[in-house]
Amino acid sequence: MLRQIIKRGSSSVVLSSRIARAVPSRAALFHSSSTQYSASKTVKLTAESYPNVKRDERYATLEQSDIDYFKSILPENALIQDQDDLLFYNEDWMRKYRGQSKLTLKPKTTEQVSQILKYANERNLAVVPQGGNTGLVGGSVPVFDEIVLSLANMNKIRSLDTTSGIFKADSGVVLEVADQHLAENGYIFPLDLGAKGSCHIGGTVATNAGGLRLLRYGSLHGSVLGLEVVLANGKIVSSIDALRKDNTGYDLKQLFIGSEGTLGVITGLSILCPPRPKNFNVAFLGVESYEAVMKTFVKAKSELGEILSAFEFMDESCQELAKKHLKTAYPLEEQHPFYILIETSGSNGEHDLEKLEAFLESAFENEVIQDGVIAQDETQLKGLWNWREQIPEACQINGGVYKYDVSLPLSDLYGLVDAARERLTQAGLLGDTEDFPVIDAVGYGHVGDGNLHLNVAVRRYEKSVEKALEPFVYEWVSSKKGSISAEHGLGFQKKNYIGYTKSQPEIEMMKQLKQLYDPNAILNPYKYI
Ligand code: FAD
Ligand code: 2HG
Ligand code: ZN
Repeated sequence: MLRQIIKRGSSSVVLSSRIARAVPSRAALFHSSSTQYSASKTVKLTAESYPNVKRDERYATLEQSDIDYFKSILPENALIQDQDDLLFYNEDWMRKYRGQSKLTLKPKTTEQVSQILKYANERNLAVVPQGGNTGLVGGSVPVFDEIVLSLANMNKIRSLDTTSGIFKADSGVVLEVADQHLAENGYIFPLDLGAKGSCHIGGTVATNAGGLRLLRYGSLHGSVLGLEVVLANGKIVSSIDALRKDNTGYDLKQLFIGSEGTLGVITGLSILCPPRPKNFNVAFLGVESYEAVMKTFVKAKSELGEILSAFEFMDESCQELAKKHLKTAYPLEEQHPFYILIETSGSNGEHDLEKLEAFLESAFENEVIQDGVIAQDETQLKGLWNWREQIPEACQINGGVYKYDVSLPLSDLYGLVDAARERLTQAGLLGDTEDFPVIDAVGYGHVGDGNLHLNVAVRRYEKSVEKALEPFVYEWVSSKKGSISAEHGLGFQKKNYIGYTKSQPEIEMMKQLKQLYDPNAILNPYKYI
């Protein structure tokens, strides 16, 4: 098997410096003819699935005079009122939540966003800021009749300083578009995720998304330099021209990173982008146990060090779902209980490949890994990444998915998947036939960041499944001192569970901030704060 690694990886292939792992845009999926995504398969209204959540009567109901006002400040095509067209903005990516908004607004400028919010605040109209609508906690869609404020038309790249790598853009620029622009100039966006073809850079900042290369580039809390934000009362606050070092007072932009649209609307951002590595290598490995995943990680950190840019793990069950979805042969000849995807990136392809091969050889000799392949060209590289990046979609297309995105100490990480599987089996919910709502509970994620994605793939959304898992999962995570949200946020799904991770004094401070900056609570109501 090692020969296989060496044989398949030893040719001196220099991989292309540009990787564009395009995923179909959500809009394309939504409007495709496949049954899973077609509008004909109606998603249950959130208000029906969660009857305990009531519309807050403090909020005004949209009137013709409101429409007239918005028409007076926006071009006609920036207002969406058609029921069919509104579906895209009302339904979330998982097709688990559906709001009842009657109006989506698509401003083009910060000034227009400011006018919209000022008016909504005075009228007490609730507003949901929306980026690419790829969020996975129901935070990006309305619950009742909130107005959707889509940033999709705010999509201009403002500037790139090719000396410092400081990139400034409107928040509605699609992540992949931003990254392509940076690639043309020798830079890389310091965040990469499977939804890059649809999600907005502003949306990723609003959720503080982590993604596939956090291991290398760190959190957005570190790389974002400044933000342009419109507060609930319409006031524009901007730190977009901030330089890398600035120690004058509170770092206010941090408040908005990860605030999920509850404190202000991000209209522009500036971010420090690193030079784009010239070469990427990807290895896909099979191992016998979760223990071996951890051992491989420790070894990779020590032996690949500065060139390691991603370390992802997947269990056998999620690869089975991915296989059904991708309809191609597995990358490895034999099946293994766990798989690892390692990416290295650096400035010298031959040197990186040599290092990677030496690492794999020793890991194989020490029986840490059982099998593996290295991509030899860009097509193979994208193909291997597909086995990782397509898992979220593979888990949800059979009817739906319950997602739990958690941080745990590495030694406990996979224990949650075993615990969830056992709980669902005991509750008689997991099985091979249509009688059972649950198809499987699978685990994968960003091992390098201690981030597990527990995905419970279902044939249909059913309350019994949710009841079996919530708060069970959150209690389990809390007992291990983990976080109930590692990177997706709290949104609607986890709004009642913040106390499992944050203390009462912390929650109190969050409420005070909300009260201070959005006293009428018009921004993203019914969500976590
Ligand atoms: P939306 O989904 O539209 O919004 C998300 C939240 O931010 C909402 O609460 C919304 O109100 C708010 N918001 C959006 N734009 C703004 C704005 N301009 N101002 C204020 N608030 C705003 N996440 C990870 O962390 N790591 C991953 O690896 C990852 N992979 C993914 C893979 C797939 C296939 C999918 C579907 C999702 C993935 N995600 C991942 C989830 C992730 O949260 C989103 O992809 C991304 O961060 C959201 O961007 P968006 O533009 O779609 O925002
Ligand atoms: C990923 O890492 C995303 O692929 C999505 O964060 C995870 O769908 C999920 O649970
Ligand atoms: Zn993730």
